Amino acid sequence: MTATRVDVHALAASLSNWGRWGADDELGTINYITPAKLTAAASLVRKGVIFSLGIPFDEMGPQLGLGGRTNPVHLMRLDGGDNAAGNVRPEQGLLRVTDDYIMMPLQAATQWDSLAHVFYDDELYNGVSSNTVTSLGAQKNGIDKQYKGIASRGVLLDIARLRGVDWLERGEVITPADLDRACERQGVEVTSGDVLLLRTGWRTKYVRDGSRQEFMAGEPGLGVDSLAWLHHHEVAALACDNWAVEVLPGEDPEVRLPFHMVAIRDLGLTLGEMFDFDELADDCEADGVWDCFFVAPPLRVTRAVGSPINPLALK
Ligand code: UVW
Repeated sequence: MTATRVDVHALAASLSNWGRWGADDELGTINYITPAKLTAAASLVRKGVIFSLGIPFDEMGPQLGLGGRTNPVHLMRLDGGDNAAGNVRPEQGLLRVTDDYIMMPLQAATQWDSLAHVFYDDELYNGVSSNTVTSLGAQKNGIDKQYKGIASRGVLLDIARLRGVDWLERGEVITPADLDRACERQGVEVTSGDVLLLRTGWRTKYVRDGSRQEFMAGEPGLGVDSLAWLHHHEVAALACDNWAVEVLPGEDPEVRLPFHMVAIRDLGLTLGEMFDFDELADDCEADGVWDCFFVAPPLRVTRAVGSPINPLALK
């Protein structure tokens, strides 16, 4: 990849959705999902099959501990042995119970990034001061504000299949022309309010080689030119099978995560990461149907800036 200069402020000026849905809006592009859109999306369940697009939440996850991000730790509070050892309250009678905990960064595995997750120049989406994110969490733009979603028509674009490979390589940029070509190959259109599901094959590679180091050392992904494409197509949310949506190393070595900055802060676009599209993609290739009813509500964690999810594609 040849390095190009990325001007975040210029991109923001041409793509900003600030004020589009009102001065107090905290949902961003999720607003594209109208009642009519949702009704039409529900009618895409035709053969009665459900695909989970989430990866397992366990100690085998891809995190290396970088920046404090670890894999989930699941602990039993009450197990069969405790019951056998007599850890049973008298009023339980015959009843025996198991209980557990999970400890994890909310960004450890399949997740949504809220509109409070990334910012620059001291402002979040819609001009909200970054001071509103305190040790108590995000007063504005948190993932809890999306608790009634995210559900819409999902469209899978399989860029790995488009390129005829199992996966794209680290640093390989996905361009607007790729998105158009994938639509053309698959005979599908991306329309206002869709959730775009983008398969690079990076998860496939991780499942195949099992190397966290390889997975986290960079990734194929979207370049900043695709921001205008997403804006023009009025995409409601974007989910990828890599860990940061955008290409890494990035297009401009001087600017870290420019796609994140403009997508989240300026477009108000909720980003999903570490999805697994492999089973869905095989099914879509087999039946030629690349859209689905997509349902992925975040956990309603008050003031959180992200949420683990188990997204579902219903066909
Ligand atoms: C950052 O950590 C900035 O982004 P993400 O959680 O989306 O990978």
